[in-house]
Amino acid sequence: RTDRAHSVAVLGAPFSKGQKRRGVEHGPKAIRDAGLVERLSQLDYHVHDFGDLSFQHLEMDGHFMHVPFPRTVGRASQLVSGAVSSAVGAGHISLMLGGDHSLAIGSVEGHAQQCPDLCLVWVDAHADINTPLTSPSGNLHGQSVAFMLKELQEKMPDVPGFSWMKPFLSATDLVYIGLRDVDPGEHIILKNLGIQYFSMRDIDRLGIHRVMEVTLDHLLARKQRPIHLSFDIDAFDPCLAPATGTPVNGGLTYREGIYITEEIHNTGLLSAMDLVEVNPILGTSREAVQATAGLAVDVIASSLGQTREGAHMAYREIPTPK
Ligand code: EXY
Ligand code: MN
Ligand code: MN
Ligand code: MN
Repeated sequence: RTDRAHSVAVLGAPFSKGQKRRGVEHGPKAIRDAGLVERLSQLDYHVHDFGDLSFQHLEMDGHFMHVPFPRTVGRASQLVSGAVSSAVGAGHISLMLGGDHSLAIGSVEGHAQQCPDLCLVWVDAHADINTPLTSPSGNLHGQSVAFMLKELQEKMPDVPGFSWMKPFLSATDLVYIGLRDVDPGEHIILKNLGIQYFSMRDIDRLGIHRVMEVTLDHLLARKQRPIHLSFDIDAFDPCLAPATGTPVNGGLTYREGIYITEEIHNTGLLSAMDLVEVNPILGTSREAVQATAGLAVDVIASSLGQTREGAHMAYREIPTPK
């Protein structure tokens, strides 16, 4: 696509089998109830809400090693992939609302079907790059990126449910922001594949402005290309986003999170986005849930052009006294 999409396709993905806690399947409703569609229509976009995808529950889905629900997650990923591919193919910016982060496998894969040269910005407390053999929990939401990377192919077993796809992303096409809970196997993978990442420590050292400069330079300096933003709400500090399954202290401030998304928007290259891991039943109060879902809406609106310095209006639109 050469011209910038001016419409957004909202795809709800009420899915939770990439991890073991109940409730994250209610994320899309919580984010919509926080006023998503109204906020997006205030921006310069047509909003096409395609509603929620319906995921099948597979009866026969035994563990693969210690990985639960492999076929269910594989099938869900395939469904998401088709939906995202159609949305991007029809000229929309795809906005996938999770659900747990295993959904990004299908979302990024479907986006890549339309835009094979895409790059990926992964904002998360976690690297989600375990293989089934390094994963301490077995949970697939901690393994999404491992399914995507070409360079990890030899370390990946054949997981039932995933034969429909093959790795499609190069390690140089990915940047992480916000990491602070990385497993030993994941750390070795990041280092060995030379993946560019900015942990919370790096943000402390460099500041978010420099982090975004290096991120966009790393991904876009050679050529302009579509961006996939996969945003896990647990990247934020748990005091801002308490209603999530795997909170980790010491996360992004509100201003750091919004700065990241403003910079992504300013590239003009955002082509698909995921907002995942909002779990409304894990909030300790209604306020905690509303804060988390409201933050998700702020992140999405900012990614799509809401600015802190005010909306653009033509000078001639300012009323003249009679
Ligand atoms: N690294 C841990 C694991 O693989 O089990 C925790 C992963 C949590 C994943 C969250 C959604 O980003
Ligand atoms: Mn339209
Ligand atoms: Mn994640
Ligand atoms: Mn996470």
